[in-house]
Amino acid sequence: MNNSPEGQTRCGFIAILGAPNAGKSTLVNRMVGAKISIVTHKVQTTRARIRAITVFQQSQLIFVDTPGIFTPRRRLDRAMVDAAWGGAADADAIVLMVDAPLFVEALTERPSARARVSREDTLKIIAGLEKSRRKAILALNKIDALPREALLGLVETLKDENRFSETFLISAEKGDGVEDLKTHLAGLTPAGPWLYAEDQLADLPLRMLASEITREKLMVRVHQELPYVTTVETDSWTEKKDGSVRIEQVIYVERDSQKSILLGKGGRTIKDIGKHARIEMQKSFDRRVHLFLFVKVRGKWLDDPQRYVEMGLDFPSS
Ligand SMILES: Nc1nc2c(ncn2[C@@H]2O[C@H](COP(=O)(O)OP(=O)(O)OP(=O)(O)O)[C@@H](O)[C@H]2O)c(=O)[nH]1
Ligand SMILES: [Mg+2]
Repeated sequence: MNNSPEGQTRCGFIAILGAPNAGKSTLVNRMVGAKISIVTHKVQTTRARIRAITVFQQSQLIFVDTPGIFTPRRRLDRAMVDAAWGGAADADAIVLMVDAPLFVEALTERPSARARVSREDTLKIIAGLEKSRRKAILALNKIDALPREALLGLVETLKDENRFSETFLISAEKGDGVEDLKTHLAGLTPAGPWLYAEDQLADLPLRMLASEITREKLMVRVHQELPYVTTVETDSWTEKKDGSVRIEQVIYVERDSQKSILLGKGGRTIKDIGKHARIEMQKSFDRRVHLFLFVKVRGKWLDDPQRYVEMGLDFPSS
């Protein structure tokens, strides 16, 4: 299928890499002007490769949002990090995003553990790029939260890294610098037909998008108590005659105690998560949603290959 208009068109894949919480999903959403990828203040929000698509001038830009790259410990971590590097391997361009305020903090005398880890993760990605001989575009993000002098110092520090073809100072959240970056990326895409329809915003089944929306609300609500032990799957999606949709989802946890936390007193926590998820789904899908959430205890879901398939991840052998 060729979706391209008349004339010379361009089309390319742009992978967004970076340490967890750098702002990758925020940038991807802003680039396409819609919320495709979930965003939280927590690290390790994005789990799989998510494609968000936009047309800019004559170029179709296919952004590949990836999970943050960090030192993997569990099997799920490994699957996420593999997915991130996999996204980069096939891309026409790579953007390395850095949380600039955290990086600057890491260079001070007494950085927080968070800042140190984030910088180490970033340096590891730079080393990985070097190994695969790929150049990246450096995007120093969150400049809205950093004084200009500090920023210029950081640019100086990172300039010596010979891996960057270009450096952009941006605020994915506020929008500063994003248009310049987009223009640059559009110029890098190779000539060729568009791969998606002009108005397509994402390459992600609606069921998966629905699962992600619930996972976002869940992460925000119970993350303190349930760090990374849940996954959400959409079990059924039924279109009703009145135009509404009935969505049933299962939230997997590993233990009974986690289930109790998720349900909350009198089911209040899960109800709250469901309400926020439903409101966002109605906005995203532009129709009424009846959402039903079920919690299932499944010990070791983190070692169950089927759960990875549902998340869109490859199952690492160890
Ligand atoms: N101040 C500021 N905050 C930002 C900016 N961009 C993103 N954030 C915040 O940073 C946090 C992480 O954003 P995400 O977009 O989820 O980051 P990510 O890199 O996709 O994170 P993972 O998926 O966990 O790897 C959120 O709280 C965002 O609101 C920015 O330009 N300025
Ligand atoms: Mg993300």
